[in-house]
Amino acid sequence: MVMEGLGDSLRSTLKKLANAGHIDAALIKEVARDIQRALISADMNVRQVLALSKVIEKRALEEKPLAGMSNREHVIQIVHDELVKILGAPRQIPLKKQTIMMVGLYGQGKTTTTGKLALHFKKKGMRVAVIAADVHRPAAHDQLKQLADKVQVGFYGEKGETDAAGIVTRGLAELKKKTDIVIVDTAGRDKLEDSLIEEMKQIFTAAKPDEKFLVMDAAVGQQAESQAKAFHDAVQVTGVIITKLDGTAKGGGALSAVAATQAPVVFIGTGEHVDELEALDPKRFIGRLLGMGDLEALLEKAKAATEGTDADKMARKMLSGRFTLDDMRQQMDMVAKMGPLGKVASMLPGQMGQMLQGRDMEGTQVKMRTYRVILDSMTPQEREEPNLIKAPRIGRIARGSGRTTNEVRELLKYYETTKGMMKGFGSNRKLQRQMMRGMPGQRGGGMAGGR
Ligand SMILES: Nc1nc2c(ncn2[C@@H]2O[C@H](COP(=O)(O)OP(=O)(O)O)[C@@H](O)[C@H]2O)c(=O)[nH]1
Ligand SMILES: [Mg+2]
Repeated sequence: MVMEGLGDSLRSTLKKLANAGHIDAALIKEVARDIQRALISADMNVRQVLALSKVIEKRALEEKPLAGMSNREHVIQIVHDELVKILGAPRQIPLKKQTIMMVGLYGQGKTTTTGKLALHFKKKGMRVAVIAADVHRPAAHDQLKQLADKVQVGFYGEKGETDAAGIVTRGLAELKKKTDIVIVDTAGRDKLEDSLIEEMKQIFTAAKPDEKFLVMDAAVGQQAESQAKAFHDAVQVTGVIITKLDGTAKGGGALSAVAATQAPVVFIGTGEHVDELEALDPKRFIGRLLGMGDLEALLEKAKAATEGTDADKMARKMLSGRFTLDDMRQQMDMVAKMGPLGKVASMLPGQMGQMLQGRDMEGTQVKMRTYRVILDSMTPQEREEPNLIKAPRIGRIARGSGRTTNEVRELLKYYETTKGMMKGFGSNRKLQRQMMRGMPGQRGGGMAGGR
């Protein structure tokens, strides 16, 4: 698992959230603080962490959950969203004729990743070649040559030459005609030095690269941000590649680098072998980190609440004009499953939605709970045949449910109104069709039997 430490602490924070009885401002603050701690101890830049946790806290406190989502799911989703944002909008590197320049400090994985990228593009059917423009380490030329041979792509290098930009110019001239993608591997330094930045600028001018990839070891610490900025100023980084995510690295520094360049993470390296490179899908990556591979499923919940046999049966009932108190109870359960009523109303099509919108939804929700209790105090027969319910029974039901007789009468009145509405609905084909289309998660043809 990549970024194990960070993942562990983020997951335990989310677990705390998931197990909490009640989500309130204090808990949200605590969660935001936990996330701060997790990211800072993973070496993410402190200023960035503070900004991030502030956004998470603000959104969690101010935004209302979407339909079908509980408060806790909503907060988890916000944490997920904001972390995904750091990784940048997903970006696929186009399969076109282009030059790619690799930059980064010594030992970050530039040369290895150059080989991996070459293989990646070759597998996609591109003609690929690499240029060895690291003139600082004697072995660099041979290292890249071996990699190129291994993955069987073109290679250009001039062993012993010390002018990197010259190599690039001549290499491109030779390779351009017979190659789609040329990847230029460059030298690093132990640390950020003026001579390195100068050399990058020269290579940049010679190569006129389309893509400039900053290669960063996941283990890079707090200095990641300044490094990333320096490279970004020199060559305008278009993508970040985080390597060695298979190790025990904390990874936060790499996240800082990404935030600093505003360039998305495009690939991650997950091992020493040439095929251990993954195109990065920020959502999936963060989902994995937070241990919620099924987040997507969570988000589908609103839809699912209306799907399946219950909704089908209900729809058919509604259209047949037969509508009992049991049906009403079921309907109320269904709506309750979908979440806050205001949102549900806004999802309903046409007249149905308009009718509900603008009403006092909080009040309605409270009412619904009261009705539920009253309905539970009725006998099954009463719910099946509501016209049985006259004065003596009303008294009994009220006592049984701990509500007043007025409330029981109110429920019966509500039932009659709803029934009337359902009947009207049943004879209105246009509304029916509208409803079928608009019902969230309603499968096409699910109501065919009602016609
Ligand atoms: N485990 C692991 N090792 C990697 C990865 N990428 C590179 N390395 C190793 O990191 C070391 C330095 O890589 P190299 O490509 O020479 O770095 P450069 O100096 O930036 O060109 C080598 O031993 C590589 O095998 C990776 O994704 N995972
Ligand atoms: Mg190298």
